[in-house]
Amino acid sequence: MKKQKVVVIGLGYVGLPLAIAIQKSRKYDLFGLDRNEQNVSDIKRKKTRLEDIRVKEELKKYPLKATTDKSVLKDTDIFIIAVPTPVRNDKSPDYRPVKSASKSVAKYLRRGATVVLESTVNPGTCEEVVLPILEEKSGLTGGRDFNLTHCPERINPGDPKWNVYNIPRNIGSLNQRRNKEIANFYRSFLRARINEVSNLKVAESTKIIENAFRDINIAYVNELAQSFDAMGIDLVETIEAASNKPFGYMPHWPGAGVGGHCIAVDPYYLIKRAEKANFNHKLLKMARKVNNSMPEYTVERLKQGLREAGINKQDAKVAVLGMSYKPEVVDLRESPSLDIISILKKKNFKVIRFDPYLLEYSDTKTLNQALIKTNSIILATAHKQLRNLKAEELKKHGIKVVIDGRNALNKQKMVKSGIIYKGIGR
Ligand code: SAJ
Repeated sequence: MKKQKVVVIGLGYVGLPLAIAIQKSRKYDLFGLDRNEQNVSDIKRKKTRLEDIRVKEELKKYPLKATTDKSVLKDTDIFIIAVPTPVRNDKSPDYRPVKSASKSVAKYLRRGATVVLESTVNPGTCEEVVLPILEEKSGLTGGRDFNLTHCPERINPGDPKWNVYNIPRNIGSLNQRRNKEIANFYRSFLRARINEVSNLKVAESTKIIENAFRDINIAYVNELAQSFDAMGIDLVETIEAASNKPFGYMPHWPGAGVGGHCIAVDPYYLIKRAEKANFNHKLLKMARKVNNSMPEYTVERLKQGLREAGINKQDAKVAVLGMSYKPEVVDLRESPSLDIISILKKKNFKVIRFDPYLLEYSDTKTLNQALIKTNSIILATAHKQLRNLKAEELKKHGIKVVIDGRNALNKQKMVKSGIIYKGIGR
């Protein structure tokens, strides 16, 4: 029996693990397509810039046929589009990568084929953006001649537990009668539950509401952090205690801000899409406003700390530790650290940046070099190396003020050592 040909378009943190999982099953003739020459040549040498250990190991064991040549799309049975959906400056979704991938697919689309979109899109995008491109360029009719499916990706970068194999998936199709067929395709190489939903819009909406849920809940604790700081109550300890409620509560944590190209972005998609239906998402907008205000709040905490330490602005030398949007990840997209740095510079603070994963964006080669040059620090990303900072080490370097933007350091020891310590909500 000839194996079905599958092409994964976009070999990033979503497409690469997926391609490897399909390859590992040995059930399909799998190819990877990416427009980035460097990425493809790395993959051909069984290497990847992704920090994911499992992906690094499996790429060696299950090498992929990867290329930048779009003619690889010829005679394909299942096309899987896993390209980014960045946000524009006006906060509307930028679907150019999805449109360009759809155009490439359309050129090679044949009767009976299935096109799966994994990229995060707002409700209606498959039918309003992707389908017209596929039909126009191929002359085929979606639903009848080919199926269009949405199976939103849920990869959580840097997560040691949840991965492409065990994260449950939702899947919906234009041709609902063929949804089980493509769901069974996913079941053939993943262990997780594949849940068939009734149409494309429901599938698109699941991912958007998951991430908006997270943004709202983070905004909730970020607002609490500001009131609890004013009241002098430790919010982090309060949340930890509330978390032992076995039902009806789910902890989220205050911090210096919400970054990444998912949580910080997806709610804007829904806001924009609902506006077309004349609905104004006030709560979603307020949550975005609160979360976007946290870098400013973090700088306010620094100014309070410097005042208490008797250090005036021109004598302050501030190390911003951590540039990536979250720990153990190499990704600056929408990172609150960037906002903190630009706010500090606008206020004429002397700033030293350091991130062990992003030395090209750092002002020193090592953490020690950064600490020697400063008298105050803002911990903006709780990378392992940074959250292990010890009070005595900071004291030795003459650090007088510590702003713990991720509540990741040992507050008691910092305070005991005489350092002016301020967290976010503690
Ligand atoms: N953050 C907080 N407080 C929290 C949780 C997160 O301030 O309680 C901040 C983080 O520091 C980070 C940002 O929010 O800057 C986003 O954090 P994240 O853990 O959601 O990171 P993402 O965007 O890489 O991962 C999310 C997935 N996260 C989880 O489900 C835990 C999930 O929403 C999606 O699978 C994925 O993005 C995606 O691709 O949408």
